[in-house]
Amino acid sequence: MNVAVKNEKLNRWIKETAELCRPDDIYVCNGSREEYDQMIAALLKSGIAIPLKKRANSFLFRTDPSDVARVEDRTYISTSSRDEAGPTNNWVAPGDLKKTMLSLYAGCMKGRTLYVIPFSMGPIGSPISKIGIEITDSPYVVINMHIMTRVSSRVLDLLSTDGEFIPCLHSVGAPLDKGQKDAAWPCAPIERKYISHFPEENLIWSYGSGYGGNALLGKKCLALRIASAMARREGWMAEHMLILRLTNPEGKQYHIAAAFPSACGKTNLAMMQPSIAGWKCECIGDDIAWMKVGPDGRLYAINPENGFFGVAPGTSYSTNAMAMDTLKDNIIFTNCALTDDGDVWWEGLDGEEPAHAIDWKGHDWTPASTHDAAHPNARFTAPASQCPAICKDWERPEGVPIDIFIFGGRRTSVVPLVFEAFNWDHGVFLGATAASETTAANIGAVGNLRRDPFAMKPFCGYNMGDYFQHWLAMGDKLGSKAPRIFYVNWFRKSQDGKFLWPGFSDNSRVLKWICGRIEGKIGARETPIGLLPKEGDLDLSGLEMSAENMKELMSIDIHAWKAEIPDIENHFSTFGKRLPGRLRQQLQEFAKRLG
Ligand code: TSX
Ligand code: MN
Repeated sequence: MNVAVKNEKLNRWIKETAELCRPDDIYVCNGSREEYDQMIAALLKSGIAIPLKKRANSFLFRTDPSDVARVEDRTYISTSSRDEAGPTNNWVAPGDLKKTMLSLYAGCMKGRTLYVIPFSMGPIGSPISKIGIEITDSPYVVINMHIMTRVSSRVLDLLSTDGEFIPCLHSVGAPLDKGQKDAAWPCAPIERKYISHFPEENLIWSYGSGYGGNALLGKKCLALRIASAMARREGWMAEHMLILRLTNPEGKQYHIAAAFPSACGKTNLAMMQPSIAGWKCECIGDDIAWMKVGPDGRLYAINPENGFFGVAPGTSYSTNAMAMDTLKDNIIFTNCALTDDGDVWWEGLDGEEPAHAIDWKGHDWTPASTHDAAHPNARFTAPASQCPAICKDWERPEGVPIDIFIFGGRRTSVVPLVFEAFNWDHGVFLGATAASETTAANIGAVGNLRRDPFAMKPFCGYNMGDYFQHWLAMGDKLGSKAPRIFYVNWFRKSQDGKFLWPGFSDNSRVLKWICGRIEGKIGARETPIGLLPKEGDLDLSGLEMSAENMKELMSIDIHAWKAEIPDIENHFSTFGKRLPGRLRQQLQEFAKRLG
């Protein structure tokens, strides 16, 4: 071990883990640039990292073809009772799961180094931040954690001798015998992968995968699954939300937190640049919001992350110019294609396809190939500080006051562009029933409607019925200072199959209407589903859009909405007794309004 660790609990945990996992060496990370450079140098030497001539200090990694995404089937919320984990989570009793995993962890780091990564989720020392320690045998995890979290020896100083931290144990699950050559991307087969959470003791155990959300444990595991359970116990919120600051031409600021299921362009919205004159949009976070009630009774949000772990395919100057400008240097790319001139490439990038590339599996690719050059879930790991649209206050320890919540989904029909909830409970109903149509980019048949309440279905660390109740309780606590709640759908199509709304920068027009509602300056049309913009209230100046299309985009088909009711009933019934009565009542009132 390279340094002495003062924190007693941490010292004991490192020792116990080393005795269990049997690494050849132990290294405690300090988060420095030198450390990053040394790890990269070693990864280059072994041929695992591919340097990119076109981007300074940037590298491409290729995973094993079996290890390319989060493994929801292998993700567990291990609480003492199954009911505590609820119907949306896989469950195994803690004793059984630990027994299984302990036998997997035994000797699993042979031939490897055990890295100890001290990290802070949120600015180091912020009252909203939490400290985690990840133990991993993957150098790829170490360098990604350097970007995605605040890795620093200051975290160890802050822990002192008796400070609390969240232990996050990770192994790729591929021990090496003496003299055995390492795999390019070591990992375990699917049936030996486990992404386990023990929310009752704030503990994370991950085994068998080196990829993203399975292995960078600060993000989905800590900042969402464990944090959501802590937040309920402690009276705050850990949400799968982007955070942005919108400034109007008069200089007034609005802070928005928004939840969308995958494939809705959340990162694009987080970095969106308005098309309407005088409005400004700045990014505070693209994935996770931690929110606490402040001294003034309002809800304050921080982004617990330090970087973006974004989906590369589809990212371009036309969909997200700010992301593109973030990616110029100091980036880790995973499962992108490699061009002959030493750059990365992916489907949906601006300009022409390369005539030849090396695909994400390391094979030759040309435009004539029948498969994609980049994996659809290929990623970039980028420092948030490099984003030209990052808000100057994105690291404010006390957070930013949230004015507006937005929920949304991808719906080709039925759901209009934007509407406002009548009140908090109705807004919680909208979040709890949020649904999205599946695309080629996510699992299952294309075009299926999937309920993904609050975009938290894969990330809620406890019973989702109790989570709904926690949302209701937060509304009670916030009272008149609660953010207003809106629902948006950028994806409605016309009869002839064309998107009705231009989306992207023009979404600023929708956000402007929302701000007008907050100001009390703009009225609304009351409908059974909620409050819609009145004709002429949405700023469409400079947009070429027919009145006919606008009408279709905002139309409400009562019969189509009525047809949703059985599906919502079915969805609600999965929560049994844990479904709050106030949501059952919202459904009844909704059905009554529809007539
Ligand atoms: O991210 C998207 N947003 C939010 C942007 C701030 N996407 C991409 C989704 C895939 C991840 C969108 N796609 C959006 C959107 O608002 N809207 C659409 C649908 C759409 C696609 C293309 C066009 C218009 C709408 N127009 C042309 O291609 C010219
Ligand atoms: Mn996410």
